[in-house]
Amino acid sequence: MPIHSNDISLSLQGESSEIAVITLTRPAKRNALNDGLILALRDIFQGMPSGVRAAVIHGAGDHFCAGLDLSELQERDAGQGLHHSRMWHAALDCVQQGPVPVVAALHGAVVGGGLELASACHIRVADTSSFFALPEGSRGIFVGGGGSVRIPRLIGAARMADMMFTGRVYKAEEGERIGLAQYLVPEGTALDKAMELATRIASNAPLTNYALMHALPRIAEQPADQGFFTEALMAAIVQNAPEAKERVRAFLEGRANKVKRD
Ligand code: 1HE
Repeated sequence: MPIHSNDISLSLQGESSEIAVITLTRPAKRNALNDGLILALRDIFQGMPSGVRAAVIHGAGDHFCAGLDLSELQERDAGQGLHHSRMWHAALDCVQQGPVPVVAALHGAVVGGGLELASACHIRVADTSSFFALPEGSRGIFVGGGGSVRIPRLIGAARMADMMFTGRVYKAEEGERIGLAQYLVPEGTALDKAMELATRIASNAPLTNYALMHALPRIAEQPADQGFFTEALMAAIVQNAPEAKERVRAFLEGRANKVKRD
């Protein structure tokens, strides 16, 4: 698949090329997200090769991502600003609502639009060098990449408002504690851990992963009565797949792994 930006790359890894590894390759600018990069990210997820079962996204150099490329932040009028933000929404929607679960491997700066990108992923692994911030407040702007929708769902609106009001920076350990990341790992190991998780995710039944990506977030937003009903519909569809029947049979016949304590 042709990628129309030198600032991002895609490589297929894993035993059957089932893991897409997406790398932000603009370390000299701390992987700041220019428009070309955002559009190329969208294109990668829209054109994901069909054998891919999970994706990992990470940043080259010392930082995951410094957010919006501030050098492109020209004098936009209101209409242009609206469309620019909607362009980010469309691209990050392709990450979150795309074909496969995405694991973000985080290190160094995860700030502004970088945190918005990370929050569009399904799992975040932070190494101990990671730090999280929303400097938009001090730059005189607002989040525009879906952050005000996704970040409060991770940490609550009060914590997000504090980050923007005061410039508060969460270090990796605190970030994991409040829910910005689900995994905290030693410095330099986030990508390895993300690959391990992606490999495990890729071995799930695709329909289960689909339900986790597309049904679970919707159910979580529904009133309980509707949520129970949607859950029942999704459960019926997922368990009906031949693969589900075979996996259950394998366990009952002693051919599948048990759940282990560690
Ligand atoms: C950049 C950017 C950028 C670095 N846009 N060029 N984001 C921010 O407000 C974060 C701004 N960046 C920083 O605070 C720091 O750069 C970092 C903490 C991320 C990294 O610090 P450091 O010391 O490793 O790097 P540096 O020396 O600050 O930057 C290296 C180069 O990258 C330098 O360019 P150079 O030509 O002088 O070498 C920087 O100018 C450049 N650079 N970050 C453009 N963000 C959809 S709305 C989203 C809204 C936002 O994301 S707002 C938050 C923007």
